[in-house]
Amino acid sequence: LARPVDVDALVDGARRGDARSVARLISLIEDGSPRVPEITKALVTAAGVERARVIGLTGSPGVGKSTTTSALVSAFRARGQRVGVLAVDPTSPFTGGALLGDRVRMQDHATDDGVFIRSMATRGHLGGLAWATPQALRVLDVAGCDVILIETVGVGQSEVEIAATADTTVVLLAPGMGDAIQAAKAGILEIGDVYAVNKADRDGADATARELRMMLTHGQPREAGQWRPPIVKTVASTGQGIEELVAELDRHQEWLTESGAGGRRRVQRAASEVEALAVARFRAQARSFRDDDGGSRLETLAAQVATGALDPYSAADQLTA
Ligand SMILES: Nc1nc2c(ncn2[C@@H]2O[C@H](COP(=O)(O)OP(=O)(O)O)[C@@H](O)[C@H]2O)c(=O)[nH]1
Ligand SMILES: [Mg+2]
Repeated sequence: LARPVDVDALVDGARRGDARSVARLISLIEDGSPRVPEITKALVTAAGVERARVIGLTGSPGVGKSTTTSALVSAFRARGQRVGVLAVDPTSPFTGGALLGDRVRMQDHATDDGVFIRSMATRGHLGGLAWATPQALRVLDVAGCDVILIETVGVGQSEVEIAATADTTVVLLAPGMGDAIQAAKAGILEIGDVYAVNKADRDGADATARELRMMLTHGQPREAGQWRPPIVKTVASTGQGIEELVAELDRHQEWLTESGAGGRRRVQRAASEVEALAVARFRAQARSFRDDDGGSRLETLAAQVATGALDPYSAADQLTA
């Protein structure tokens, strides 16, 4: 039997920074609870304007996203900032205590009450991240996070979604394996605000950075005032280059503010969120229409389209009439 949910108490708890309330709210969101609209309303009322700075990290499995995330948590904590971490992995969600790649350091963070770490499974639904992530971000925002880091594996849809969700997107690459070319093919060279060539302790980091620089300058004609994505070489496992990475993240944050691009990104983010919710609602509605005999209107029309008795445009007209 499901525990009764007291939304106001949970949101109050989150506002006080209570880790269990934060975890429970994110679980409800992740599970697609029917209370999600109510939770979202309460969160927006509690938080007002989104305040936390959202940084997305994406790249192939094993490239060092979790290790980099952990190093960034340390860097932001050293400034006294509250940090939230959302690890979104559609293939292998983290469980329990073993959260991120660099276990020892992440466990240090796990006992730090200025850090909220949470993994989210997208339950294999395409677009799962799209609707759950904004709500999870709101929970962390209400909990007083200054910075939220989202780690997601680059496996198709998710990295594009993360770019739509984050203020700053970091794309990670590693030397060798023609990773820059792979990245170009995967389309992730269009989404990075900052590039990190991680594992720079290995051979080929300079070559990968050069290759990447060429692809970035070839692909995009740049105008004055536009952001030119920098490339930083890092060794996340030792912390080398992390200071520079943080400096570039800060520079991007300043650019977002000064150019007005940050505000536009947030409006765009809100627009896609509203659109996704409206489309989902309409799809459910379209499937719920009934014939006079109680049968599915959509199925009746579909049967006619399938036999050629009706064309699909007319069927859509009839369905929406
Ligand atoms: N040599 C080297 N290994 C690293 C570096 N960064 C991470 N690793 C290791 O690479 C492996 C994968 O790292 P992880 O952060 O889990 O990658 P993720 O799958 O992208 O999250 C781990 O064993 C890390 O310790 C680095 O800069 N240099
Ligand atoms: Mg990882």
